[in-house]
Amino acid sequence: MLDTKINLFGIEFKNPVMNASGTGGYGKELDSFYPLDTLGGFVSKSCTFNPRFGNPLPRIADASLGCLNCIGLTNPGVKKLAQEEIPPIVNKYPNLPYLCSIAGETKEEYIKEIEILNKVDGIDIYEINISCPNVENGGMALASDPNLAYQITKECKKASKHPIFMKLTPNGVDIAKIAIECEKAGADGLILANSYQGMRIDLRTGKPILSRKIGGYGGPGIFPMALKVIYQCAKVTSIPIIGVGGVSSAEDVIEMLYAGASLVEVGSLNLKDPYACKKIVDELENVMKEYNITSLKDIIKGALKYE
Ligand code: RRO
Repeated sequence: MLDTKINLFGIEFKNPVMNASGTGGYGKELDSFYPLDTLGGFVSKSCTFNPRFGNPLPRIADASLGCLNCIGLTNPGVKKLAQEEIPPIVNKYPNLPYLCSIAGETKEEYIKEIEILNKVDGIDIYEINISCPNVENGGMALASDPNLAYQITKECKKASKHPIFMKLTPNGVDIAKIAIECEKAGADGLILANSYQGMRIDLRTGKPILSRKIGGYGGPGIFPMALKVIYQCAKVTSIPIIGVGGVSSAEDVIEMLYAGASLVEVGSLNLKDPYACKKIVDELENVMKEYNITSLKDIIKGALKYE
């Protein structure tokens, strides 16, 4: 019998595969392709207190081994999520862990969102996204300053009735230092990491393709970098890590667990193929057999013993 289950804080994930925030809407969107509880857990698109339209088009640019985005935190606002988006999906799948992602410009905004979401049944974990690369205010600036990251983590933890996982940026920071601050401030876990800043230029015009010129790069091209960040932070913290960045196969999921992740998210590939997570879940047991792995929880942080 192969064991794909992972348990965190008493929450059971039947496998470690989830979608990354922003690649599955609020649940019903991905559920229109395959039963959502095929996944180990579901992660919603980050929401803010007020609705946001996001950045002008174009918001997506192709890149070798992935794509760039500058969506700009498009979302209908936390009240609509709480009233209309989350209840139907958590009622349909009461045993599927629901990770609700929130973002904002100030710590007060995060707190106001948490206070509203605390009243919604069925949420299991908050993803506190302090690393969006595509907004003027807040966003990844919050995860670039160890002090700010500490303060936001501390306040969110105080306000939250669920475990909080801080989503950090890999851009221009000593991420291990930020991870340590988050753990010190009471974070229950880390999500490592957000997209890598990059750009593309249209050779016919010489103009940057994205409306915001610079965007976040995700996809298989960042997989080795994501692995390194997870490994580095797993060495210096002892809270669980959800790994994200360029995962495109069941082999990648297993590699990320060895590097230090307890759960793994698939991001950019969902934008190209909405069945990406399902295909990975379907392959997982075959790959476990191929590498003689009987229990996934036993390989988490496996690579760290070679220190
Ligand atoms: O919406 C976005 O532009 C976005 C977000 Br919130 C994020 O966290 N990461 C990303 O690559 N894009």
